[in-house]
Amino acid sequence: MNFTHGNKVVLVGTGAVGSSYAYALMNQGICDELVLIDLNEEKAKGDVMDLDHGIVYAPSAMNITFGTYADCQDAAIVVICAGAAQKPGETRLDLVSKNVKIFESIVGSIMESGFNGIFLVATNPVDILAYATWKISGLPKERVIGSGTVLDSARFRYLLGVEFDTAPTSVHGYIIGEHGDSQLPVWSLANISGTPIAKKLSEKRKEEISIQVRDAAYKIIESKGATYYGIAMGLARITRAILRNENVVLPVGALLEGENGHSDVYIGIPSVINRTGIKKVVELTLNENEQEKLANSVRTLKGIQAQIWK
Ligand code: 6V0
Repeated sequence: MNFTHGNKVVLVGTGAVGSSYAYALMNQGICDELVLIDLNEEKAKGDVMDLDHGIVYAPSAMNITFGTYADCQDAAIVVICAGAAQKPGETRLDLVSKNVKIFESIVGSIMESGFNGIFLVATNPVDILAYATWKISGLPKERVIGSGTVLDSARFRYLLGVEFDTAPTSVHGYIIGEHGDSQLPVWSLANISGTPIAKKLSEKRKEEISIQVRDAAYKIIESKGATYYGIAMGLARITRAILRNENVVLPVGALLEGENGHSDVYIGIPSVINRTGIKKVVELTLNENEQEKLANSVRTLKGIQAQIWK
């Protein structure tokens, strides 16, 4: 491996998502060193102090500091949660041009530090911003990871767990496609201990669950203004998979290069994650209906890409 070793994580953007992620990292003892960066320096400094006061009760030691982009130079992972958040009634895609501009500046500064690690992107619209990070950074595709449908898949597994009174960890299923309205549940592959779930649910119930997953963010934003704990746990899970070289399959945002017939798009898809980043995108066996829906999701994202990268 010819990239940065060690387990230093730099977090850019310590808002609701970023600070929840930092808290999750600390609670799970995932890394030894965490550096926080935010445009709002006072906020980041306050988070450093607050988190430092929890270290004594954490499972392992962790050095948490306030930093600058120069700190990315020897980071193993830079996680980006910075940017404008989704407002009530606003779709994730509305945010696009605002956040691409912010990313040109952030990713440019990170690369100037000499960073040679792995990017993990959570800012929305995450598929477009992962693609932007890959383009701007010039890093190989396996070292730019979007959070993709990691959260949507967790919502799906949670709901199916409730439906079948089974722990969500024992429910296997994926939401793939855009982290947004055109996403799709892969019903044909959803299972509990290898037993397919799809035939046990009516078409109506499946549709209700799909909608509940798709619209969960809107509901939570209406209730409390933002969603952050779920995505923070998903980001911590991806971070652990990278730093511990787990080779675990997680639904992340990956660049497709021919998988399932699509290319040149970052999209949520199960992928093998290890210390090299995205080791491999898992090629799913989809039924015709799912293939059509995935193609529609790709079209949606490519339509936006075409507007930005003319
Ligand atoms: P927030 O609480 O407003 O935090 C954003 C942070 O970014 C703030 O602290 C800002 O100061 C900081 N920031 C803005 N511009 C810059 C900059 N140029 N450089 C450094 N820092 C900057 O938002 P929140 O934390 O709620 O959400 C962050 C992002 O995550 C948004 O784009 C959300 O839409 C997105 N989410 C993504 C999810 C996913 O599944 N991928 C899930 C939930 C939210």
